[in-house]
Amino acid sequence: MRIDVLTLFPGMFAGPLDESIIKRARETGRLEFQLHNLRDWTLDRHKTVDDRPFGGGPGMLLKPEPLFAAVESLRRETTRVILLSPGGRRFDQQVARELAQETDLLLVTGHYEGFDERVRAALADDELSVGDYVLTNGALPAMIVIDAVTRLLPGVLGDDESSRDESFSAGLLEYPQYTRPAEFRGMPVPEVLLSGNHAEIAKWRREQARLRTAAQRPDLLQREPAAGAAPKPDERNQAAGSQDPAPKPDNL
Ligand code: 4FV
Repeated sequence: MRIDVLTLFPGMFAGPLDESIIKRARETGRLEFQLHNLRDWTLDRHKTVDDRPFGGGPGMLLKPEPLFAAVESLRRETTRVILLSPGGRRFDQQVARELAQETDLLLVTGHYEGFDERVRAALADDELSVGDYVLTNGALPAMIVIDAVTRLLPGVLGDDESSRDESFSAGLLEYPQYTRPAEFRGMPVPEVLLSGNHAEIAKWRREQARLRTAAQRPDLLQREPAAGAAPKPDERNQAAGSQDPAPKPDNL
């Protein structure tokens, strides 16, 4: 996948996309990432990208000319042009899965009070918000989208970094997980997880995922599980009809 980002703050992208999984995705060519400074598409010697809102009001707006010039020079046949702004539809795991099917994205990040409306109306294919809060600019939202989408690209996550069965994959929050030691500071691991009985483990996990979702995110229970979402743990085993060889904790 190719992701281009149009920003006034290219320096903000140094770091978060240069480590770990995203770094490896770039090194292996699974992710092609390119930053572009909006000021490179300004025509005046002050490299002006903003101006006052018609009708008055606080702050400044991003002018249409540099944005249209930049997007029209960067956009290819298959590019999906996405504005990042608090006014967009909510970015979530389902949208991340959707975007991971694309071949190339152009993320247009905001600043000041936002975009001239004609950018939204005539230039963007989509508009996404990472949450109901106001940030200083769209750089962090762009990095959030890049991270969430890149880890879903084929081959980006190694076996031990599976995206299978994780939060939101079945529309539920993730069930509690434990690793060794089986007892820590008087806190034992739930017996069922040490039982080796995979059906019981799957049942417990599903129940825990529901309980946690009901407690923390009841809104998720109203939603239809995302299409193509991973089947619930026990359904997958029944489908597979075999007991996955769950790793045996060393005290068994
Ligand atoms: C934002 C968000 C966000 C608003 C004013 C940049 C800022 C400035 N973008 N999800 N929440 N953007 O707060 O995507 O233009």
